[in-house]
Amino acid sequence: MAQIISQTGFAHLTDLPCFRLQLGHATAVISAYGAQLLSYCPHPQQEVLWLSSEATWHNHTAIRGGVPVCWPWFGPAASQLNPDNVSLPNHGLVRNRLWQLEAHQITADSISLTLLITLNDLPYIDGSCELRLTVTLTEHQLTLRLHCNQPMLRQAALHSYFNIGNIRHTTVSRLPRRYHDKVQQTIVDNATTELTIQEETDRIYQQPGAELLIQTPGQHLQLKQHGHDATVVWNPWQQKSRQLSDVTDDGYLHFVCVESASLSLAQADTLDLSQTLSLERVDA
Ligand code: TA6
Repeated sequence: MAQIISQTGFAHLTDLPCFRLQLGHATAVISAYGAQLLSYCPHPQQEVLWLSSEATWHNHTAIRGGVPVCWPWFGPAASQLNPDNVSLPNHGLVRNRLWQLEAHQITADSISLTLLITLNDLPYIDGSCELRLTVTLTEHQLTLRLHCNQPMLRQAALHSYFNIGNIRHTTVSRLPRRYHDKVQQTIVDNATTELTIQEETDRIYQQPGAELLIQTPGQHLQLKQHGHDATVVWNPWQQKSRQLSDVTDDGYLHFVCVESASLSLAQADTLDLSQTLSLERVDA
């Protein structure tokens, strides 16, 4: 069975406008608010993404979990993108706005859906700009593609929160050795290409490869990325988790963010950033 259903509500977010994609055993749910993928299950009950039980979307709040779309800046807006130095939200302007359904397609072996947002209030650009997010579900993988044809100065990220059971038993591998440690404010040359998180972690890896692996006992998630110039790995750990009103005190144990990003502000450019997820079960 292959279908796309428009539905109101997902999990505890009972009034959220969403689309549910189903292809055979695989399902995905994407919110029109933020064009945020909230769920990807290659098989029933096998949730790849983490969504905070405390997430909310009212009062212009960005939803904590799934795959938030960060655009046209990542983190706080850089001065080139905020010439008047006004107060702007973290991670851009599209996480907390409604997107429109632009197109959908069902073929024998895939379903895809494109959401569109048009902005005419970018603080550093005159006129309007269109950004699209296409989600494509096949039986064995899901691809998110964030694209914009207009060359412009911008950053972007697919800020994926992965459901990992227990952070202490999770490894992210195939990372570059060098990274910018945002917690310690230093550049680090690591001895390994593997990371097991044991403390607050906020790292920017420049020029990572096209394929990463997130391993937990019993399963391997392959993450392929394209159009990126950085990968960000984030976990707030205990103390920061407690400071986040939309994460429970032990919430940090259950997710890791591994984000495909395009962060360079060296020149105006179009955008074609994607992340493809495929889950492999591993015999214990
Ligand atoms: O991607 C990591 C990061 O930039 C962290 O520095 C952390 O603040 C996180 O994103 C979450 O940001 P948010 O605005 O969603 O609270």
